[in-house]
Amino acid sequence: MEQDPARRRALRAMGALGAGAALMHPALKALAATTDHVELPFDNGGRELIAFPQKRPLIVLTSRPPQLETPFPVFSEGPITPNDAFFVRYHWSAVPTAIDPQSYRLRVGGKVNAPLELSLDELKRLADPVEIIAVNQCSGNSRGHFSPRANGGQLSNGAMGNARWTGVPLKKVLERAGVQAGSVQVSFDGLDRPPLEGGPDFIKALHIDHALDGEVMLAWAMNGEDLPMLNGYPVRLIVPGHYGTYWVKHLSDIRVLDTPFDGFWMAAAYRVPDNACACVEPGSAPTKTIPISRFNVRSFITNVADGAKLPVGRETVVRGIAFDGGYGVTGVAFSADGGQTWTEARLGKDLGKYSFREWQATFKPARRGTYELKVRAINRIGQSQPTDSLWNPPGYMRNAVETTRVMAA
Ligand SMILES: Nc1nc2c(c(=O)[nH]1)N[C@H]1C(S)=C(S)[C@@H](COP(=O)(O)O)O[C@H]1N2
Ligand SMILES: [Mo]
Repeated sequence: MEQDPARRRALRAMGALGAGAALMHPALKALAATTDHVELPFDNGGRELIAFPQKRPLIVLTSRPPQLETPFPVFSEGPITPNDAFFVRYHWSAVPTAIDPQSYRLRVGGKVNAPLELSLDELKRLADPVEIIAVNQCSGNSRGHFSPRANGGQLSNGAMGNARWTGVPLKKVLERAGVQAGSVQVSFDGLDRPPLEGGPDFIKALHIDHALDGEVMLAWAMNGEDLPMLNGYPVRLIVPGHYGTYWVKHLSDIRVLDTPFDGFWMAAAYRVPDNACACVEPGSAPTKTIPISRFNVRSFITNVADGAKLPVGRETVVRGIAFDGGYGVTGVAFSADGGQTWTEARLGKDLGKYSFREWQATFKPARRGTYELKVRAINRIGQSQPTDSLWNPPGYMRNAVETTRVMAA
């Protein structure tokens, strides 16, 4: 693996810059494009950055299947994650690379009165389009920061993104087909397939009430453009406030079911301990598990990187993002002394309860030396973030208060 300290420093420096405007400087843009290696802050954290189709260089976890992380400095550019920087996650290598929008069909079947086979144009005309700004986050986002190590792809904090999605409510589509009495779940399958040697097709399911809540959506556009191929072109499921595993891409088959779906990706994978913290004693196994569901509360500093140098005696504006599972972030607290004292950060514009919420706080180091910056969000129903990470075997749902160490000089 390439070890280039200068490039590594360059990427760090980008994260350490104070002002968003500075990040847009053309020279820095060029620098980002040529930076092809990053060192994530945990064991075996060396990663290449590679530009996949329709994407800028992203941090590669695996290339077959594509599993790409957003470089963290992107989150300081604004509350919306650009399409070409949005993370990518697949389970099987056989991912679609070209889909003909003319011959594409979405089938709706199972326990419905009138099965549908919709073209893309028919889907777009089925109801008035709706828009929602919502975070998509992988269950395993930040997994690499767990100690002891959790099983699975060692991701840093870039397996999340916030976008404006355009589509039609799933409810309208299901109403058109006519859901039969006694239905309990709806399953969702996409065009990617398991390997020929065998393996469970990636299929997910939602409770019927959830599927009909009017918020779950079939989206064809992301930030005003067609979905990038790697993010689910031509249509994907949007499940606001819920982990990315439910956001099925290249959606091809929707089935209404009168018995709970028991496929691998619901019955065996993406499950968390069945208790309030979704956690167990580190290193132990849970006795009972349930399917993962809503995001817990998280917050991040985005414009100051770990190891950054800040001017002593001068004010630095510290900025970041916060989000939760859809109750809405109501407060963000900032600490510059390792969590001993906290001040209330100023919240940015409210883009909706499922969106990243920007915040900012000021930090004026009075003396030279190191400081531990921390940030902690709280939501409308009083949920917040734990000081120490809550552990589970697959390393899901990490939301501990993170620490950014800086040097004032
Ligand atoms: N068809 C299909 N959809 C899928 C997946 C997949 O493997 N195949 N992975 C899911 C998981 S686990 C996540 S986290 C999100 C990631 O969405 P993104 O790749 O658009 O960022 O897609 C979900 N939808
Ligand atoms: Mo995921």
